[in-house]
Amino acid sequence: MKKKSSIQDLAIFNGTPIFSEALHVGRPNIGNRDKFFARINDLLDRRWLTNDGPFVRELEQKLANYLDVKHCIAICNATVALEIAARALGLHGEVIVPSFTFVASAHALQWQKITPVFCDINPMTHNIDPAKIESLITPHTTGILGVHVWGRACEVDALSAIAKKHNLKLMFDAAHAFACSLNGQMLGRFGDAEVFSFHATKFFNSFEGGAVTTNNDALAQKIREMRNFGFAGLDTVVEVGTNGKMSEVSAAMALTSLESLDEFIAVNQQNYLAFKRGLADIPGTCMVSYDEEEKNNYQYIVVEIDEQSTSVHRDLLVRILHAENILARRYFFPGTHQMEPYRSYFPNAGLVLPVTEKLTQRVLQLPTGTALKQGDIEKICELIRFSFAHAEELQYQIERR
Ligand code: T4K
Repeated sequence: MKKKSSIQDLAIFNGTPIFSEALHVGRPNIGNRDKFFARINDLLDRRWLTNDGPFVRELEQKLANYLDVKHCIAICNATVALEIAARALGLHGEVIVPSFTFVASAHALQWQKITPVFCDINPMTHNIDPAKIESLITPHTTGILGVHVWGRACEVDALSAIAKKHNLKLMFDAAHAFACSLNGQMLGRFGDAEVFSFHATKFFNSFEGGAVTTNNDALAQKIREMRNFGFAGLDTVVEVGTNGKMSEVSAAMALTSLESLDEFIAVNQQNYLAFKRGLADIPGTCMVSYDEEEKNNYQYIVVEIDEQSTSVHRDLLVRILHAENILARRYFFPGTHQMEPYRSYFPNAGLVLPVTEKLTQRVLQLPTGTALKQGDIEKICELIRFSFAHAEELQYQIERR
């Protein structure tokens, strides 16, 4: 990296980025290509391309074993998986969900005319705050949808107790949380059902894909039927269903990813530790950290920037990083309640979401994964440190432009 010794050396001023090729958040990890291509040959030879094929079945079995859960039903993506699981659980009316999540969590409900009722989060965990749930329960509430944000588990015991007390269903959006644990048990076995995403941007991917996991036999059966138009036999349709099937190509990719899972996690962990070292002690910043007692996928390098104690606002830092070709993201900005249709439906939702409102202004996600090259993280950290060291000067220059 050409040393940035004055702020005029920043690409935001002189147009010359540190990285000639963009570094993306969510760059996919790719497993062994030969094994993947061999699987593609197999499925072509078999002429079995989708509809509960052998790769899908193998994947479901392997994932259920890995997660130590009775049933794993592979689905075409996590959004459809959330929709199917919510429907199979009989959710209707209102469901309590955090706003600090990807918009798909709420959309999966709204798509079925279920009203998402947004709940605030715990500022330490970024997950739904159990203490704020009960005041949101009404006679129309039928469920709670927790999200294990950044792969860090929700307070499952507290949520289960509330669900039990009020006779509500409890579901988890575990899109971020494949290969993560709570008290040593893999996520995937909690609540009535959990939903994973294997989208390309997730550390373990099947191009597009997802799964519902559950220990409930009847629910699993229902989800399998709903995934396949409601078919319960060759000519028998027992209820309304959709097309939520995973293709064999996706399952082939997932099986190949699974073989490299340990490597992906190890690389993510090394990256996470390198970012921790590189960003340590920058006043006004703090990195989301993972509990080393648990299993983690270390996929999310999330920095919180406290606008009170530094003059580098998160959005200015994003501009600086983007100019240098480091395509940091503001997940989850501006919060689901600020997106349509929720913004119009609930214009005052922000009043009861103070922690969410604050966090969406502060978070920043940095690139990680196997696509990063040696030295990239050090360059990113050096740039961030440099930006903070020259905060006031930078602010002054930007305002003058
Ligand atoms: N619940 C939660 C908590 C979630 O985070 C998500 C998905 C879901 C539910 C729903 O899961 P799925 O139905 O998708 O299975 C991306 C992903 O599309 C989405 O899956 C993910 N969360 C979300 C957090 O991120 P966008 O709109 O931000 O994607 P996009 O196109 O801007 O790409 C993100 C970054 O990844 C870019 O920097 C480019 C890079 N990228 C992306 C793809 C697809 C690549 O480098 N290669 C690629 O192939 O939503």
